Amino acid sequence: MLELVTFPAAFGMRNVSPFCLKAEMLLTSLDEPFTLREEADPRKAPKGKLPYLIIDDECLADSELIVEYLDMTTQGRVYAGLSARDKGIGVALTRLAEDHLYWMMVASRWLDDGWWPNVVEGFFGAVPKLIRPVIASGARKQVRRTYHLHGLGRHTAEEQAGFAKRDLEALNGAVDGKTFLFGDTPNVFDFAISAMMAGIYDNQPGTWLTELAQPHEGLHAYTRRVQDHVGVYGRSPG
Ligand SMILES: N[C@@H](CCC(=O)N[C@@H](CS)C(=O)NCC(=O)O)C(=O)O
Repeated sequence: MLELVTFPAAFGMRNVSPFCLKAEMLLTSLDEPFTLREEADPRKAPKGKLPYLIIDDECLADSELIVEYLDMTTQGRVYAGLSARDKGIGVALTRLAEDHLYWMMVASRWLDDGWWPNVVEGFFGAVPKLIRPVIASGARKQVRRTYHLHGLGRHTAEEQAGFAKRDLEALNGAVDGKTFLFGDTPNVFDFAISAMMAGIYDNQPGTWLTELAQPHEGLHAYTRRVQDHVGVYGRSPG
């Protein structure tokens, strides 16, 4: 039996991490029996990030490596029916979502002073009250440093919003008017995009990035459609 290790719920999200949600969607769509295990502290993960998949006694960290593993163990079902061009577009859009837009989602939660109390409550609520502010601001410092090293963190808020707008326009343009990216069944690339967008549209309260994403109705409808199809939702029920 496979075990997928993900974060506990936070910010109105049952599955708060886009990478964890993508892996959960894929496992479900492939009908692979698996259970979910929650881990609040990513430092305990093999590579310091979630998700990871426990396969018997082995741990496989990173959602993309999990995707590749599942493609191998299902004899190619993950990418079945996709042309080289489909895969090219799928990988490029996934990189846009996961390696660029994602960092602005992180910044919109962690680095906005107005939103910060939600992070303290949502991610550090289980830490004893006395040491919570110190632990939380240590982690925030680390996020700020990483955002700076990525490069996005060197830009003004207005410039960051510009980068985010162009990413959102690109994603909206790629999916608007289509049921799914390639045909009438969603695949791993749809899961990557919709998992990212679910976190942006549905986190509570909304962030500055939620506000920028709202006008893209095609992208919003697509995000809901992919989740409906697979029956796995980022947001908490109710
Ligand atoms: N490339 C990794 C990225 C995973 C990732 O960034 N996970 C975040 C949560 S969304 C994490 O665990 N962050 C904890 C940290 O960086 O300390 C994947 O695809 O699994």
